Amino acid sequence: MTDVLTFGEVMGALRADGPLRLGGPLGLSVAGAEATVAIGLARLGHDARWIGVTGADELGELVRRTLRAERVDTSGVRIDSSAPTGLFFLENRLAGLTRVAYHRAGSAGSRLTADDVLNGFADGATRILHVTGITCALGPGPRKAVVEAVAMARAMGTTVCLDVNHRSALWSQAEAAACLRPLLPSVDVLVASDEELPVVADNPNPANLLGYVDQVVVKHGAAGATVYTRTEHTHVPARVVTAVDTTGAGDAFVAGYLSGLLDGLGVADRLQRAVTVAGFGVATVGDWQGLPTRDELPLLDHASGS
Ligand code: CKP
Ligand code: MG
Repeated sequence: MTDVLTFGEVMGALRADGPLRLGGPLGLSVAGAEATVAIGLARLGHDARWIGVTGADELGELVRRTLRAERVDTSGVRIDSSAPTGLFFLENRLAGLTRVAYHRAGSAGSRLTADDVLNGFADGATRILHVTGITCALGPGPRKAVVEAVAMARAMGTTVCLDVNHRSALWSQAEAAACLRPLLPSVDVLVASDEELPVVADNPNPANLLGYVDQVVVKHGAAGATVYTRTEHTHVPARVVTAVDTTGAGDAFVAGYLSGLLDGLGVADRLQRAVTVAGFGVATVGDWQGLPTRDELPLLDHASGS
């Protein structure tokens, strides 16, 4: 049994401490929104599977090696020797503010197909499917993979989580809306930031989306998050931490939320776990490197004195 199946693109991540245009040393790691969710879940003890395509290059080796080392199931990962693994740069411009530049057009990751993902489903039961708007924005193949995976999950009774994860560098809001809105009737858990809500709804009131989905999870950044269900609206504040790097915080949040869902926690408790895992993400450098194991979850209580 796989707890969470997810798929998308993982790229090499080159991080500069200051403005990129000044040159200087770069630190190499890997990152990709869906894989960060998988790593976050694996650290919390869940069985997470990530499917994607990497190049037959050293960066691809790094991607697969990193995910394996984090105990993420990579058995469905495909290697495409005709395209490179994607790459992106991160530059810390101001404390807590990171700018990102992609070099991912034509990457191996963007060659993901529906078959890559559906074969993963065929391997056994899956409790939750997690998809994001980023994968849809990579091109027609990945978009079809999302549409077909969501349909298959629906048919199999697998819970579907969609994180809007809008990337204006990859596609317009209108393109994202045209792709994501038709998926909503097949989505159980919808995750969006306040800024991303207009992608999926004309009316800014998230409760209106409950006609389609069971849970609308709205992230308010430093102001916390709110979950809307048909019976309750639950808000929790963000954890008080010194923000070092907010990139990946949304994915850390999703890992915590889905972990709570898998553990059968009530809305308030799973939201609390979501903001706690996000707090670790924000307080440490890197998208996934600082995410907590289950034993480490209480550490933030001591750190923030709450
Ligand atoms: O929404 P988040 O800040 O949690 O997502 C960050 C990730 O996958 C980052 O790792 C980058 O690789 C990406 O989103 C992306 O494709 O933008
Ligand atoms: Mg996000």
